[in-house]
Amino acid sequence: MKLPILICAAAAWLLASTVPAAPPSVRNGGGEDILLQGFHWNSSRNAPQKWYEVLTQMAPTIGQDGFTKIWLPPAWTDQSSWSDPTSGTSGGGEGYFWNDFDKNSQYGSDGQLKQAVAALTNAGVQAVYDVVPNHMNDKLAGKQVRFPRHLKLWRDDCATPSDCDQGDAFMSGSADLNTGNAEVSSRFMQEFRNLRDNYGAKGLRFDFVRGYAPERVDIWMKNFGDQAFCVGELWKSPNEYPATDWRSQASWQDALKDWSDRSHCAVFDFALKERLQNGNVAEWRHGLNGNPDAAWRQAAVTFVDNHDTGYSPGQYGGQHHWPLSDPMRDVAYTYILLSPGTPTVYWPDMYDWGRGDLIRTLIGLRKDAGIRADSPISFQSHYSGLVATTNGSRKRLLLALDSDLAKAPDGFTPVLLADGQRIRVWQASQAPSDTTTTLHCDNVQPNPGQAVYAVGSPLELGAWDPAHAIALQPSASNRWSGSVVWPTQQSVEWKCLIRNLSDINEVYWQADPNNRFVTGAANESVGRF
Ligand code: 7SA
Ligand code: CA
Repeated sequence: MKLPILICAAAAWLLASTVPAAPPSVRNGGGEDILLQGFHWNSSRNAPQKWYEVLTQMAPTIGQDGFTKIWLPPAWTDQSSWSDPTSGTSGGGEGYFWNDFDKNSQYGSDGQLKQAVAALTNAGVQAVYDVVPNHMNDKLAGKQVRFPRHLKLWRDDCATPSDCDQGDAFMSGSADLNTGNAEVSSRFMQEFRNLRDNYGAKGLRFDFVRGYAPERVDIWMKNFGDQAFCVGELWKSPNEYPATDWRSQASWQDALKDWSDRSHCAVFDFALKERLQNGNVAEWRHGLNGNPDAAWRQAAVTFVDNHDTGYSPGQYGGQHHWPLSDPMRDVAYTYILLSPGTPTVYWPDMYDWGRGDLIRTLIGLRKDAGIRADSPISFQSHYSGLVATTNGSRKRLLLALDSDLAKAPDGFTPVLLADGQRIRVWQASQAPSDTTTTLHCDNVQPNPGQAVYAVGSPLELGAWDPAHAIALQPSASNRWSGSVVWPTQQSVEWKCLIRNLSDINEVYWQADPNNRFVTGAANESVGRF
């Protein structure tokens, strides 16, 4: 009797399709997103058009340019205004000192917001709303309207304020809400669902996440949409943590990944930003997006600058707390758009300061290669500058940024040369999986001041350039060894080399013939002097 089998098969199918998918390890949108920061610091002062009108007009272009998501400014009305006599600047109304969930703001009216999001959605660009649950304007008498004082919903409603706050205070803390309070939490939960159901919100950007518990964000996201995109702004250097906090002794990456693990949200890659600002280009590999572990790379939302760190068109040039210098910007955009993590492009770079053509080309290369947030990346640190191969799901991209790598190995074709040759990109077919090979050089006794290297055809062995050969280590009597991780099925030719440690041009080559093997077919290869 067929029926029971049929029924149980159908039941199994039904069960499978109704059981909610397991929550993602990190809500990064699936790993194929390219974000546009859809505003800058002075967008709320845009005139004569309101900013939402600009977004409506630009929506088709934003879609055609290849962006899949747009980070919108805070939609809640902000009637604050402040002036800082020391810096001679003033501001307010940008949404970060909001006083109500009302969507009629300095960026435009409620209707104009809906129009802009509809146009963007039509253009295939999903809206990510910036939300600011840490604090709100405590200077307006009306603050009791949204969070009435008698309900004791504020940080300063506790004798010990930190008892009423699960994180840092914004400025003096008098504007901080007690986000751990069930009433406060549920009011935000209702508003996040309102943004989702009535304003097309497909994701959230959480502001000032140092100010409340990451676990709170996870609760809100379970309610907003367990699979939806979320990213936290954790901008806090190790020396801002109390000495008793493990993060005061940890790296920027460690603190970011800890926050992401507890919130299950992606996180802006301030570890990369710190290296962009303070490291040379070879150091950019130490961003969260360059971590050897895919679970770390996929949590990163990379950026070059944002409305706080960078300049903005208009009044005072914006905030520019931590701007990347102009000569490094094209190189930096090449890195974030052709490497793992989820890249974010800052509006003025795309649409005000003339980088649009380069960024469009880079977005095309990223999509063509199928680069994802968790794509593998391998760095060739024996070259100057930054040399890396990103393995996309369809193709491999080899980047050489401010590097002396001029000639790529066989199989790679040039696809981009820019910025006075400071940017070189080659493309190759998809890489087979990686394998590790140990190379040995036998019968070798270098003199003091000399060392033994391996040089050969693939990039990992310097593409036959002794200056980029890889150093081996003494491993047994008259034997020097080293191991290399590279794609399988690659035919490799190489030689042992003795090189003077202080004079790169003094080299002694192993005699012919070349050592030859195919990676993966053997796990070691031996050369002899
Ligand atoms: O210095 C830059 C970096 O240099 C590097 O060399 C360093 C880095 O560590 C170092 O290695 O980065 C440091 O400096 C950053 C910028 O200040 C810090 C970072 O932690 C620190 O390491 O980043 C913090 O500040 C950013 C602006 C925040 C970060 O989350 C935070 O970590 N960004 C987000 C948060 C906010 C606030 O929602 C927004 O701020 C950002 O756009 C958003 O992206 O009633 C309360 C009250 C009183 O307590 C005050 O006394 C009174 O003056 C109100 C009044 N405050 C006013 C402020 O004075 C005024 O500036 C407030 C009402 O309005 C303004 O505040 C602006 C804020 O200036 C602006 O950036 C706020 C509200 O309008 O909107 C924006
Ligand atoms: Ca707080």
